Amino acid sequence: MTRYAAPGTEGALMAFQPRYDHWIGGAYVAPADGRYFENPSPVDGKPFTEIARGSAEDVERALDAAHAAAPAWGRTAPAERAGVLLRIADRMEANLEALAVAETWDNGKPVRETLAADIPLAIDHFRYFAGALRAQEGALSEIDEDTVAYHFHEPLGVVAQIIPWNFPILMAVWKLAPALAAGNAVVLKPAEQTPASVHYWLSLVADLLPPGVLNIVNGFGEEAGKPLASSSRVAKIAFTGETSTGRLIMEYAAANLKPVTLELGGKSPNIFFDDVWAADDDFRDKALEGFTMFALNQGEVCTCPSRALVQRGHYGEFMEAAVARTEAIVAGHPLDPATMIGAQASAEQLKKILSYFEIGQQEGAKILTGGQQVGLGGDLEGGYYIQPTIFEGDNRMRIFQEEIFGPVVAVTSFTDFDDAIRTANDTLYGLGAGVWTRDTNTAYRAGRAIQAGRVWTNCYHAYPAHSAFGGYKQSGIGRETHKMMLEHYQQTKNILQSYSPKKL
Ligand code: TXE
Repeated sequence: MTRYAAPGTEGALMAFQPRYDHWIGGAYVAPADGRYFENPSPVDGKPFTEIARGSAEDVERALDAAHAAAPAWGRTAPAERAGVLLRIADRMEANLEALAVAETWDNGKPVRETLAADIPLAIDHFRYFAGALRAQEGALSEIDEDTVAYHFHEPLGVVAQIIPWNFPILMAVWKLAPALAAGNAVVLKPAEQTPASVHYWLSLVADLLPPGVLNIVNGFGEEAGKPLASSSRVAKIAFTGETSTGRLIMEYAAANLKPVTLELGGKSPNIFFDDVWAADDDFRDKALEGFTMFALNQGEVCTCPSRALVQRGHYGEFMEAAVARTEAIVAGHPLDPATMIGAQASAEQLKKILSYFEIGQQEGAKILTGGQQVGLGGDLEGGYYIQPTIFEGDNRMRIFQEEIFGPVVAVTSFTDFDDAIRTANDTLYGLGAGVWTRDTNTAYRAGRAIQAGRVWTNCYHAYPAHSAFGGYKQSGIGRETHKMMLEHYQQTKNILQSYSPKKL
């Protein structure tokens, strides 16, 4: 068993198991066909645990367990389910550092992020949905003096959840918290690139959930994800991942007429109006920090501000400062708390990003900084590191239109408000956007005009619970991180009751 601690600290914080099977019905179960795959850490490129390779048969077993558990779980009182969610949050809080290290090791992101963002946000998410459930009310309609329509929220039953690798624990929690709160049993498939941290999380909280309420089938998209999303035994599918995979999920779901919520790709514009440069130093500094958010989480965020639109009046000065600020981003060991940019999550992702460096240059875009893979040497030699990269070009280029999912921003300038909005909306996607200005009127009008589900104004990359998150256009369907997600995991029962003494 390998143990992990941050460099320079004494003693191990957490340990992964050498092997993770599927978690089905409250116990680990070996894969039906006996196959496993190796899980490397992006930190050093070396395998550190092996994972059961799920198949349709494993999915069926998990669905059996979920169906056995769903009726009793769905009948528990809201206070009881909320209590379970609160206890999960407490357990996570008590193990925050260990969870942060596990997430960093499995995904490659810096521990300063997992400590300050991923895990605290996940904890708060459970608490938020515990509260949202307690506060949820049904509705009563007076049809006439003697007739009443009652509306109850009922769980869907058994739901499928398929998650990506960029925020493995947080993405699991975004989906699990509302689904469990609503009284559903779940079969969850983690991403094949990052299954281990989710299992480490499970090891801390498994005893808090009745067996079968949460089941985890590991494995690859076609082999495990497809049978799960295609099953007529799931009442809903929640998915986060690539837009093209989202289309497949909808096709699978359509065959059984199942509802889906999808959180897909993005190409989010970050708009800097001229007055940012004229503003006081603090605001200007905050805006420059907002610019560098394209490198946060190594750019592996669906809302990565991967297009920056900078107004012409101060373009030169702004970009000079933005390049300097980007070059100050500290690369290093992801477990070192000083590190600001860690490793890309997988070798495939690294390859994809490097290919866009070529594509951008072939299209005539200019690299203002970055553009290289980074060799950190020593123990980290095999890891997947890349420089934060700024391209200057034109919004028609592929690097402005296609999701790269790396620490890469494509920058262009704009003349006026209308030009900014036109360019911002010239994309297939509509997930996030940033607007930077001191003029609240401009900020409001831009916020309303941009076709995106989330517009950050004078901030970026904040994901608090109780603020709806989801996509316009081809960025998805549904809104997470808000109580409205509870209803995506519920169905409405209407009882239309007559109290009239009269005959029909
Ligand atoms: O995504 P996939 P990948 C984007 C990002 C990235 C690209 C490819 O641009 O470079 O997608 O990443 C499961 N049936 N995003 O290939 O394939 C898969 O096993 C059922 C944006 O990893 O969409 C994993 O669990 N499931 C994004 C999950 O889907 C299938 C986050 C995501 O994998 C499946 C991640 C299938 N046929 C990548 N095929 C975001 N919006 O945040 C795959 N899966």
